[in-house]
Amino acid sequence: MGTTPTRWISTPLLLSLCLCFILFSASLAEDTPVGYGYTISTINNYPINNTLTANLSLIKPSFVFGPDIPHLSLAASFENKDRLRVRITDSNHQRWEIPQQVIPRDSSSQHNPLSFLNSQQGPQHSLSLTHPESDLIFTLHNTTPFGFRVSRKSSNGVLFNAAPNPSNPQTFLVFKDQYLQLSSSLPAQGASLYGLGEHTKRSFKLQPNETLTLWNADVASANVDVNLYGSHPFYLDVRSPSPDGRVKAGTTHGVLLLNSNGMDIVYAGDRITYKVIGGVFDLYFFAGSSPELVLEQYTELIGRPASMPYWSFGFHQCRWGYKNVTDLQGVVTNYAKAGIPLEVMWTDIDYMDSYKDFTFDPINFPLDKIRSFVDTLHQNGQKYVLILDPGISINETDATHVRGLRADIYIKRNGTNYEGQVWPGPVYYTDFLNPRSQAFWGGEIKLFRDLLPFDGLWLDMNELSNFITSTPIPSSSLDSPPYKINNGGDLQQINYRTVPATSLHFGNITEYNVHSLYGLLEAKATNKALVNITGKRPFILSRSTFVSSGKYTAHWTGDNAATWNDLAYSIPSILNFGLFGIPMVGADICGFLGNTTEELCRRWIQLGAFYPFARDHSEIHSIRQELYIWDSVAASARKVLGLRYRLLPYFYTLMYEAHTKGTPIARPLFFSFPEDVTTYEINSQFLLGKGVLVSPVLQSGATTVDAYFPKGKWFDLFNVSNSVNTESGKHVTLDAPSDHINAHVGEGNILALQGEAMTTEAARNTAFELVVVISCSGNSYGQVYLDDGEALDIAGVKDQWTLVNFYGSLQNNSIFVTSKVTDGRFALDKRWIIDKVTVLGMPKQRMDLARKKLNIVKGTKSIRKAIVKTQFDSSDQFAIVKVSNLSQLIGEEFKLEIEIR
Ligand code: MIG
Repeated sequence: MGTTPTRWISTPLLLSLCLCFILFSASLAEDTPVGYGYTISTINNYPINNTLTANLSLIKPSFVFGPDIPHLSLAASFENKDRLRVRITDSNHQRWEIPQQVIPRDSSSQHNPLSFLNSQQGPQHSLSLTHPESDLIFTLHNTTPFGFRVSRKSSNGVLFNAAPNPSNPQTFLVFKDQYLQLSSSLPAQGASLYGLGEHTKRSFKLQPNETLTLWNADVASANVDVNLYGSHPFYLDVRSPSPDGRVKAGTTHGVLLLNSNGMDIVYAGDRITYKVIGGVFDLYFFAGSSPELVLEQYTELIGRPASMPYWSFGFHQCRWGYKNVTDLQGVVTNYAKAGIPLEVMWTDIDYMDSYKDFTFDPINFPLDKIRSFVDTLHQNGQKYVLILDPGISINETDATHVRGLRADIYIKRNGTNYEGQVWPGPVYYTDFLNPRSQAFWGGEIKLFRDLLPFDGLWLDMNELSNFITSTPIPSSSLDSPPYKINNGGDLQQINYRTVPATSLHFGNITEYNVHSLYGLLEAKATNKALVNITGKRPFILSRSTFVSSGKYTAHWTGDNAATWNDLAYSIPSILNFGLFGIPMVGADICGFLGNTTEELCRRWIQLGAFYPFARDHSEIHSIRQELYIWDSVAASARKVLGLRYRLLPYFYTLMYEAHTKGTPIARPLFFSFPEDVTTYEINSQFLLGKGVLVSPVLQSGATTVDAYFPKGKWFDLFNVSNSVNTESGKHVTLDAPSDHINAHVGEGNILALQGEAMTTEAARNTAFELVVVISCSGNSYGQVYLDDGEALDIAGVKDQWTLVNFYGSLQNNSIFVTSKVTDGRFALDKRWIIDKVTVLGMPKQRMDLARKKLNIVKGTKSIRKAIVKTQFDSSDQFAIVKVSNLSQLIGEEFKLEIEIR
């Protein structure tokens, strides 16, 4: 260069060529497009069954992560007015999709009115599918590459925008055999996302610039931000108000990617990108528009959460490392001595003979001893749960194994049963996709229960966990897929310590496709077995979960550590499982790994008493941490579990609500206060139901807590004369001395409480108390669902259940508390009564202070005989009106009017 004859390229051109080359080589190095997107080739202009279909053609091939699939079909359909489904798959070949037998999906689309197509011409030629009753709009953009979006009619707000940015190939749709990519932009501000688990997170709201990997793994939940035991490709998107005012604060929708393959979900704040290593894109958009409605719509599709037995809301004690039956007995005795309620005693793998499922260690846990131990528990109204692992010991003397071999129900690889290693040594794993596995597994559980009348089963290690990593089959792209998901946070191979992806299930289905379904399938089979055996509501606790697991099982958050961080992170974890449709969830109280401390354990039981599922559990190498070990922990436990047991009817009714509507038991604050954007950021508090706010201490040494109170009047449940009153939401520093956790009930709620007791059975025999928090702006409301606590069919058989709604209001000169009863017979037969009504939150100035005595002017005879006492709360703003000596049958409708002027 430099001499005249060689100047055959003009400088600007050369510069731009260089620039191109630099850009090109840079992108080759790390950013070669994995695909170039698709265009629309044909559209079916005529929506049949509310469905718009289009054929897509590949623009140009890329060979990164394998060849593209040239022709795709897209179908967008309104399955009902609140659910829009968008499915994209190969036009010419059937691909792996989660079978209906595994996750039966509600399909209620047939009966709906027809959708409409609207075509818009112009540069952005587009076609929209609407539904006369739906707020959602699906729009297909006939651009190059093509794109689509989901928006709202009511606000024009865009919910999901998969319109590619032509200058950013990361935003293109890519569809290869083992790499699928789809990206949606999100409003740069104002979209708060929650969900996409299972991970331990520092914050409940997803933070920008993280990759959420989904691939079930036996990884301790003490590890933050890595894929754990379950996969839930579902998120909730809560919107802040838009500048134009059209999007109201708290407008919420949900998005499910129904896909069981491994994936990375890259959340960049203003964009969400799915990178999936198999299956199809099967997206469901749930219209909301409140968080509660999204959960109702999501669980309508995947199945509502299982009903849980009443006793399961009692306190549970477990430990890995209980030595023998005497050890178990000692724990039960010590709880009784300490006056701490213990409902359920658990046993970990220690009870087994050489860790073989369905066996008892003949020395330390001989059957006769364990049986009489369990009988005693039952006589005392207590329960017993034990663990099962999925690996069946390969041991010719083991009857279970022999039957398993005979039934031929194990997972296979290379033509023989796949051999893994877990606690018992070499194992085979039951293939729950095999239709014969139900008879095998159910049969084993039946034989086992004939030996010992246990009350529930604990399913561990079902990710599947394996202590060895098998060598990949060299030529197999299943064992070593071209795109590496971020397994374990460090791109571990997907076969790491699990059953290898090339293993085969019934019908030659690869482990690659169904890996993350194992825990779901095991829970489902176990649930079915227990229903057949007992005819009652089963209690199952599963470590591994998938979409719809909540229909069959409860969940605990796995191996946390006894640290203050783990205590704090338990809140986001529990809230997430509420969103995943698994409301019966808890973390190991006092921490599992490592040694807890007196202070940590005390704070943990204070918080854990409000987990939907409350179990203390520790590992074999750590110190004992039963609640009676330290006096201060014991004292705290008596206090907080006392309140938990008083709240049992509330917990149980929330379970009923979860089972019928999908609403979580433990909820983020924005479920009740969606209009308050401050609630979107809260990680350290939560609600039980609509109105009980829990504000725990999460730091060592702290004796106060900075708590956020959404708008309204709030009353301390431990001492109702303490109140917090806020017009518009505020942070309050509350006292939290070492034995205390703050728990408040908010304005507008009515709680039906019962008395403290040592077992749930005993608590159920105590009288009810209604706590009515008067709202100045409207009615207060509460509900209680009552049944025998274990009937299979919740609210099923007539005369076997009762539902009572309570209403409270302040009108003119009176307080009114009334009830409405559905099917009162059951509660009447039980002769359950309300003996107290406490009315909180009535402003002092509404009362005639000159009045000596408040009168009950209306009500049944029993009501008129009651005693009314009034005092003022510590803020001197509110009256506390206590009505006692009632003997009002809860199954009978009543009307209570208390004159205040
Ligand atoms: O390899 O059964 O998460 O709760 O105590 C560990 C022993 C196996 C893991 C479970 C934990 C349980 C432990 N298990």
